[in-house]
Amino acid sequence: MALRFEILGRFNRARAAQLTLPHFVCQTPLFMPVGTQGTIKGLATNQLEEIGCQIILGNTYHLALRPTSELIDELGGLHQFMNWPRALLTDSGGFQMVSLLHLADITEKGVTFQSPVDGKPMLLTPEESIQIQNRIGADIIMALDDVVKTTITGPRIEEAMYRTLRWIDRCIAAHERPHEQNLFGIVQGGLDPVLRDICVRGLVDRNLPGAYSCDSYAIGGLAGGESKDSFWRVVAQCTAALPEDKPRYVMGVGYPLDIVVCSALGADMYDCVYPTRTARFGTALVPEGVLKLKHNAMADDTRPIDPTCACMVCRTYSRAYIHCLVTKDAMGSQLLSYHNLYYMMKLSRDLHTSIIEGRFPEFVCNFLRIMFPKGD
Ligand code: PRF
Ligand code: ZN
Repeated sequence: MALRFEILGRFNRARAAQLTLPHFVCQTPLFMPVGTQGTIKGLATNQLEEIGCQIILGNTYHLALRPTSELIDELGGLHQFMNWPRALLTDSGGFQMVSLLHLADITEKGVTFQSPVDGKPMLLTPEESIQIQNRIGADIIMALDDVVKTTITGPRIEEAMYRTLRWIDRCIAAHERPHEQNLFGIVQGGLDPVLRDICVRGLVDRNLPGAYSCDSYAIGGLAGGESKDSFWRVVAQCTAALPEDKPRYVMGVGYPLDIVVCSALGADMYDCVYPTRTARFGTALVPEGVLKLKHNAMADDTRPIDPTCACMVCRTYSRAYIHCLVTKDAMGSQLLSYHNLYYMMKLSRDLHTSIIEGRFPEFVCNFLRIMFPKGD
């Protein structure tokens, strides 16, 4: 175990906590931006610190291909390689392969895929995923899971859930750095409450006194096109059943609204490409929802992106200037990524302090009133 989780305040099911990891002391609820090749596209690590990012994500799959985990290990681990002093989390790689490579195939051994480098068939086993993540050296590493889309039905959902449980045992056995890195197990089971329940209990039951198990838990398999209602239901069920004293991470989420709702349901950690990806398409996150900087109406708008935002971009540049850059120069998407991540960090901080100060319901009401002024 290489983490400490202290709950500082609660409001009904929502929690504000301090999560102490080997490289950083984090405040939750917490949003984690997603990097791929050891970078958050367009932002330097000193800017990520300035924005207030506490943990960033790296992808095992991308890093294993280039520069390779052996080289990262040789160069002192990913923290040193990318010069990021705060916390890092790596995902196990299976989900990325299945979502990026349509040729990926899952068997009991692991995930087989065609190498994008030379086209040869390759296999990522639970043991190899952990070995690679041990070399990369992130504060939190994820178990290899069998992920299926929530929108499919039938026996494949059940097979994937039981396989995820069998693979966690292989991941636990393969983990060589339990004192420096935390292994998170992942709850699967689609939208089926019975399967989700079996999976949560399977993971929690592995936490026997004296036996080494996973250090905390993530809720996987969501944010894949299911309705908000089904998504929130699964989160509510899993958070209610997971241990109180461990952080709960909802993977691949998300939109500001989802983070507010999931935090109200007792979730603590989130990651998503959305804020930086949407920035590259010219969209800014603002309290009202989104602002499309490509829109012609921005061409002579001298206001900042968000007049209530205190970020470097909003203090320095006009909508008109960013409109002009956005299709012509990489600086346009860099400035928007900066603002969007600042927005997500401020949202995380606001959730944290409103829970501690006992005004979480007022914060949520105000957030919803600004985002949905017509009540729809
Ligand atoms: N599993 C893993 N990574 C993920 C997810 C998952 O279920 C999701 C949610 N679909 C995002 N990232 N390993
Ligand atoms: Zn801003």
